[in-house]
Amino acid sequence: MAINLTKNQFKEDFLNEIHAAYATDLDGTSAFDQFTVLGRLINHYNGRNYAKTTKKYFEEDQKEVYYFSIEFLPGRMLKSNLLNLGILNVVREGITDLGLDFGGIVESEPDPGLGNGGLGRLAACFMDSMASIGMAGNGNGIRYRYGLFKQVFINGYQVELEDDWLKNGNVWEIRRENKACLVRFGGNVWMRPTTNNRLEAVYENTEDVLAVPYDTGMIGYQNDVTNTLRLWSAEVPPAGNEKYYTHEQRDRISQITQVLYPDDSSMEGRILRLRQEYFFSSAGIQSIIRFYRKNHKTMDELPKQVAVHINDTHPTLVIPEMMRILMDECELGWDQAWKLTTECMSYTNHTILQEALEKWQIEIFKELLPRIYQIVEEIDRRYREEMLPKYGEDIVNQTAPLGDGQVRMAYLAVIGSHSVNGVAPLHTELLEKDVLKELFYIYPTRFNNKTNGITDRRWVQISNEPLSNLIDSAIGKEWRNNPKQMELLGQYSDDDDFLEKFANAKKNNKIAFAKFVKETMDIEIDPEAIFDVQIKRLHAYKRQLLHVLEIIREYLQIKDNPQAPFTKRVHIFGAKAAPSYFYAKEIIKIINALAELVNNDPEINDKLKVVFVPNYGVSIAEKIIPAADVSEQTSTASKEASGTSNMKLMSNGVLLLGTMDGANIDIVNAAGKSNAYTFGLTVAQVYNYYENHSYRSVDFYEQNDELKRVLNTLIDGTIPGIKSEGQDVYDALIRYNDEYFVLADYADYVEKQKQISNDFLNKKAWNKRALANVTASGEFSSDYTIERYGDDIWNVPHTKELD
Ligand code: CR1
Repeated sequence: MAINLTKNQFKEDFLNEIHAAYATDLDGTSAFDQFTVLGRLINHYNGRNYAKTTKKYFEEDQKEVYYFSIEFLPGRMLKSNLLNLGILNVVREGITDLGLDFGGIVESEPDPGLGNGGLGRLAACFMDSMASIGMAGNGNGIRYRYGLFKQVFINGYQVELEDDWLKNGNVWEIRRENKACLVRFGGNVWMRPTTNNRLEAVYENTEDVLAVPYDTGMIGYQNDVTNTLRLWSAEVPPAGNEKYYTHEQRDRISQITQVLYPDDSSMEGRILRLRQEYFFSSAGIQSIIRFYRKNHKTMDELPKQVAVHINDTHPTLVIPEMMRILMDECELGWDQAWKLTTECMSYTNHTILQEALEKWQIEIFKELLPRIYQIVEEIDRRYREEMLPKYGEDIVNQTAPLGDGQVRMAYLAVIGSHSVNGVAPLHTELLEKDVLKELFYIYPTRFNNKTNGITDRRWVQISNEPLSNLIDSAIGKEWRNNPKQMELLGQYSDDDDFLEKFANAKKNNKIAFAKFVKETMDIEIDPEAIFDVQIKRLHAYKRQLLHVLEIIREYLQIKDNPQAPFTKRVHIFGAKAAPSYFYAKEIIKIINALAELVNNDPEINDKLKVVFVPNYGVSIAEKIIPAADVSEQTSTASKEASGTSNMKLMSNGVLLLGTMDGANIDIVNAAGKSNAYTFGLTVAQVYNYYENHSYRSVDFYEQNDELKRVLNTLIDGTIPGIKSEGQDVYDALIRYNDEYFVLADYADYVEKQKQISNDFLNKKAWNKRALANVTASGEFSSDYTIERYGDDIWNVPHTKELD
């Protein structure tokens, strides 16, 4: 139900709250103050519902999901909370009546950068969906004092500034110090026999850290449900007798939740990362068990009440941590503890890239987490004992939790869970056939697919109001509850009048984005041009390089023949590179150098523009996506587990230009092949190259004069300002044989880009195809994804009926 609130009531409440919070009249407040006051009001309006939801779950003894993730990227919450409470319009009108700037207030909210990319954003979409379909679902993660770095470009280079997102406080969070718990690191542990014939763990010289939870309400879509995202902060435990903490010790402790590890692939800060992982895994499991015990005398019902989800390997230590608590604190024996634990646990794998499959050196692990290590050793011992006779030494050595002097987190996660899923059909297939094939052989029934999804509430309803209003007027509002209803738009696919309005909505979004680009970057872009968008982390496998080569090709084409017709293009990028990922940063520099060249060459005459929007994140995505025409999804086939920007762009009527990889495949199938552009090697061809070692990038270079010319611009001074960067990329592609097959896919990719330039000129046909994408996008709503997790993995019900 939407909250019952009139505009006048709201205005009165708002002015009262301004006084209460700031002891001044409206004119003495900043946009941020006004935002804070709106936040406080929302908390007032929703507080009772929030309390009611929590109480209901408890009293009805509902099974609850706990989604453990080291990243959450919720984005700004003001508008989404207003939307979900059903008071967005009332509040916006009230604020405008008061002479305030609603847009400015929205923009003053810091965007919590508590994640790197798709994995963290997926977790946030899932939180929104769990609340919105009425599923008892909690998030469990880390309250990083600083978010992912703020990206600025200086002289075209990425520079990382700190993201001090909490400096003005956070109106959405509730600190619950009374729910804090202790997490132990280091020291020694030994097992002491007790009088009742058990072994008891005795800890000495441990470093104890206080984990304090901060809860944020996750408000469901107009259904009176508010779930909890619980983020843990590391603090120094209260000083007591004989407890004294030096500065150094205090620093070490607060460091644990100081900053998000700004990387999802490299080797840095490893020990700190492990501390972070155990910290939030342990605190979360402790609080789950404490809560469970309020209502239950024995532990037997645990899997009936609790589903713990391991989002990628980072929270895998929930497995040994639950074992520890069940055995050491609840006094269960191994077998029973193991049964309960595995029945509670499920795991999602998000990547097949080897470097992202976490492994910890045993020496480090053991020293930091001695009791947890003992338990992992025992899991390993029992696994080997059970599997050796059935599967033989090779397979067992390859798959055991301990091997090569390391703790292998993905294997531990599979062995300790009842379900393992990939995030798109192709990805799941590759897990089964390749990355985890031995474990699939041992546990075939554990593996399943759950294709990712996105929440249309944020990615259409909030960020694309022109389109949303148009959809309402055509098919009514039910699609807002049930995104598959967007199918009904199919009836308009030949309706000229509707297509015109549809095109207008896009045009307005492009104008708004052009204004933003002008204001923030001082670049003039033409809303009539093709907005060709690539927004995602910068990584070699995602192949932003293909897009770079296309821009160079277009540049040369215009230079060769300035008078020839050319379909105007704006190439739009958003991407952060991991600070230690040198190659990715070189590509950023090259894109910026190209932008400098192309945007300022009078001969190019505005036919071509390159816009690299700095500090890409949720809020920037909300501006770019509604304005896009082309969605670049160019990963090497097999490498992108799913992708989710592809889905967001699809719902906004953007045509995909992509490889047959990840969820691109499913998007193309849903939208229809003729409504997308696909290119490049198939997975089979890629694997074939691997198996036969037959790829020679230099052959592609030698056999394609255009490609040769394009690549040479990287090193011949055509692009001013790049020296080592151009050379390094050139070398990677030619001398070092192009690890991601950029050159193999170049010709086909360029061919499709040329088609796009042609097809775009036929406005009506283009709009029709764009609409076909919106029409078919409903199935990629995370509401359905979450429903499938609930039904197949967690066995947790939800209240809302979905199509
Ligand atoms: C994958 O690369 C996927 C998201 C969410 C990423 C991307 O294809 O859409 O996960 N994986 O499932 C990742 O971040 C560390 O791994």
